Amino acid sequence: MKGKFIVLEGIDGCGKTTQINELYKWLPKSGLINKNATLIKTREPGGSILGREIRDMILNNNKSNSPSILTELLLYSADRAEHISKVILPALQNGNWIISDRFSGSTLAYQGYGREISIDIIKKLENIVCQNIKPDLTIFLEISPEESILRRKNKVADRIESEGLEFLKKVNHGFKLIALENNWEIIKASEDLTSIAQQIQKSLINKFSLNK
Ligand code: T5A
Repeated sequence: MKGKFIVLEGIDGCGKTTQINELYKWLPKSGLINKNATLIKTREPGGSILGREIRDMILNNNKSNSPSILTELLLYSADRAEHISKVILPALQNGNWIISDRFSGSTLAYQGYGREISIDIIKKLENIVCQNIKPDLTIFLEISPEESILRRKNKVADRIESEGLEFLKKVNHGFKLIALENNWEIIKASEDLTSIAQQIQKSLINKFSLNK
């Protein structure tokens, strides 16, 4: 692939959106991106047109039509399949850079470690859905589950965020294991915004400045 694919992962409220916005401002000035390349900011779920409808289906808090855990897994997978086909793959083939708020690591952490669906099944599904697309760099923003809840105390929680502390602990544990297993960049995200942004920039410089 000619383009680059960067993913930020972590539990709810770890600061992905905040840091992706910083990265989106910094990257074009960084000298890392070819002048002809476009920088695309995206997210999962909801990074494609159909994906935005899937996002509403997954995250809405209406208890009467909550999906079963298997349906939930398949909806996240459908969202990702659409995101890859319509957004990620075309962008990478055209030499563009993509920064995504979440990718397949979130499914392993939330549906695998959180919901306790077989990791083996999730990895098999990931192989079908991802069509060999792998992020060039994944950054894990690590905060504690307690801090996650504190940071979101004034926000209306979506269906997954409403699962509470014990669920979040399992997801966080999963993220730590996945991050180590896959050599993700791990950044302590309880520090101040500027220091986290600088560490993310450093990771990108280390990863991409020799491979332009
Ligand atoms: N999901 C997703 C799955 O279960 N399986 C999957 O396969 C996928 C892809 C998605 C939900 O779906 C689940 C995970 C999620 O529960 P989402 O919209 O991506 O939903 O939800 P979140 O990731 O929870 O998004 P948030 O917006 O809540 O969190 P962010 O983006 O990580 O954090 P951000 O930047 O919005 O910051 C949260 C708050 O903290 C403050 C910010 O100002 C903000 O108020 N903050 C800091 N405060 C102190 N110090 C810092 N360093 C701070 N950085 C940010």
